[in-house]
Amino acid sequence: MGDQQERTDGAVKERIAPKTKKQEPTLFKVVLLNDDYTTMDFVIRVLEAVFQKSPAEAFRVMMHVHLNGRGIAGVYPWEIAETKVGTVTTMAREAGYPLKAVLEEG
Ligand code: TYC
Repeated sequence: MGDQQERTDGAVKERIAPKTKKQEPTLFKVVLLNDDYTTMDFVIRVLEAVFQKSPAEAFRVMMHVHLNGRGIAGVYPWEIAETKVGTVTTMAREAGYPLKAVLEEG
C-alpha cells in the first residue's frame, strides 16, 4: 500500500455531498447588430451555418435585425455563446463585412 493511501480496514469511506438544488447554467443571448454594409444574404448564411436556423427562420431573424437594429440569433451557455460570437466575427471579417455579434446575459 502506498504512503498516500489511508488504511481503513476495509471500511468504505463515503462522503455524501449535501443535497443542493441543481443550478441551471447561466445562459447568454448572442445578439446580432444591424449595419449598412453587410449583405442580407451573408447574414442569412451566418444564421444558417452558425445558429442552425432554417432558411425561413434565418430570413425572419435577419429582417428583424435589419428593421429593429438588433435581434437574438441564439441563446447558449457562456462558452458556446462566446465561441459563436468569435465564429461570426471571423466569418464576417474574412468576407470583408463589419457585421457584429455581442453577448447579453440572461
Ligand atoms: N442592413 C443590412 C442591409 O440592408 C442587412 C443586415 C441585416 C446587416 C442584419 C446586418 O445583422 C444584420 N444590407
